[in-house]
Amino acid sequence: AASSPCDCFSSILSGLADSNAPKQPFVIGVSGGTASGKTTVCDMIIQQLHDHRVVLVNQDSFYRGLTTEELQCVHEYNFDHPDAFDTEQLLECIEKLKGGQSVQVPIYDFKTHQRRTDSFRQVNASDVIILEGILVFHDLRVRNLMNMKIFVDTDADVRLARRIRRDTVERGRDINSVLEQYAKFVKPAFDDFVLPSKKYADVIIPRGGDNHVAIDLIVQHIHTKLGQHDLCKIYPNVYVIQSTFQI
Ligand code: UZR
Ligand code: MG
Repeated sequence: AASSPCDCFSSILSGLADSNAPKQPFVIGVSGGTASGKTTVCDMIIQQLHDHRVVLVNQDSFYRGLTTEELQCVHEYNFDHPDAFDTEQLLECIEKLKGGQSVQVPIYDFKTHQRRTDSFRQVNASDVIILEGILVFHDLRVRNLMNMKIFVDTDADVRLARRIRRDTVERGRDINSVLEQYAKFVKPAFDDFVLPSKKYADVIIPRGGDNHVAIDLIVQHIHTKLGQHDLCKIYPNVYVIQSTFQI
């Protein structure tokens, strides 16, 4: 039983916090075309949610490693098709995280198109799980695990320019192969699979990471969902009274 007024207020406070806290982690899906700014948007959300435990899971981690035959004609391989990902494994991973368990996420190497066989990334249970990737809205079962779906909507010319820079600088490609792959696979798959999945989004962010207003609004919403705002706004006096007792 509460023995002092201070204990009493603490128990009221923690009771309020418990009733507002989500029963499960809050799962956010972030989709959009290649080089649309998905990772930047996720990083900005994570930065602003510094007072919560947040983990980022990238769909890229679940690319299937290519077989020896597939590697021999890698220019024929469609990395933008839903079948390029091990969606069953991705689903299992998000289900476990949502259930409060930690998971081991594979590590994919874009230069060799292979998964590391010797190591994984350990991802622990968290308040917020962000799942990012071009096709995270494609599978109904994965979509159903999400509490909030964000689509990052950036013009195709901006995305292509960024993609060229990223693939040549960071992923060791030459410009001709990047352009060829873009025309043959990236653009058609965007039209066939990525753009149609935009209809599932709750929020569409124009201009990606440049859109600070949209990101602020999203972060405010997440704070509300995580219960913080309700506590601070509705019962400010409880804090004041409690600190008076502590002095
Ligand atoms: P983001 N991709 C590669 O270029 N190499 C691989 O080994 C695996 C994937 C590309 C993929 C897709 N397509 O457009 C992009 N191609 O990674 C998705 N071609 O990554 O969401 O960061 O743009
Ligand atoms: Mg990215």
